[in-house]
Amino acid sequence: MCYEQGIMKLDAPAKAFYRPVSSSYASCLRTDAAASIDVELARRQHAAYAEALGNAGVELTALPAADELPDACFVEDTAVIFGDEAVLTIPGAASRQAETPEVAHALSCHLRVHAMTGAARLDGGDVLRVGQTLFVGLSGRTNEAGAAFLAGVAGAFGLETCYIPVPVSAALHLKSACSLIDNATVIVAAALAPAALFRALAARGIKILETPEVHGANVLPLGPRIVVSAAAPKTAQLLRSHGLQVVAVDVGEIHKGDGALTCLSLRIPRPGTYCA
Ligand code: CIR
Repeated sequence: MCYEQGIMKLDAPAKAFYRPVSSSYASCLRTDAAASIDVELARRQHAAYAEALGNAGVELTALPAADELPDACFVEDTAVIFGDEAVLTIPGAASRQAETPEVAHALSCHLRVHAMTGAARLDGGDVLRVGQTLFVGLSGRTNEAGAAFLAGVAGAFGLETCYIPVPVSAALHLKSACSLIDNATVIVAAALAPAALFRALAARGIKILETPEVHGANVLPLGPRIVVSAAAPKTAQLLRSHGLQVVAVDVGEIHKGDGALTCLSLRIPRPGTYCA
């Protein structure tokens, strides 16, 4: 395995799965019901996102479209991947639970799939990995049984799990408020992040980079590059000064559906590394 100071090294993923924007995407779950969504524009933005991953050397696989499932493009919520293991979730929103069978089918060709059962609920957007720790948001979508199921599988794989309460009033998911930018640094939108997150990161010596932009909280590192929403220019500047090569992608129609960058793909790490 490839370790750096005892921590598994972050790298760009080897592969990523994504799912086309459904024709029903304008009916997706969202906090701002009044925001009108342009599905064709969302599709073009989604294609630009996929191109950014492809340009970074990630091998992409499109899952079959699911036009009857408006939120299907937010594929990150359906599984959590580490090493050769994948936890197939039961998403917290009932209307999204039919998204998982197709994902299970695709992942099972590459990974050992552990399917969540019973009352467990978890969205992948609530899971932030930093080194050997999984921070799991207990949000409106993820319950303690879901977090405990993940912790059980991840614990057998040698990962520590730390629960972070995420009040529904603060953010949809933990990673709506923060995301990884390098092996030891998390970018956080202070306006969205619960105090418990700051405490948990600080307790583990993980550095915090604060951004004033809510759309800057969710970024996607791909090796030396990092994908940033075009709606977060100050964040892009912060990340450039951090030494990263910024790739700005316009995901405005995805933001209207309460999504961002990590949520649009499910990523498989290169052997001996982990990915955001
Ligand atoms: C939902 O409410 O479930 C979708 N409209 C947005 C999910 C975004 N997922 C994510 O950030 N991981």
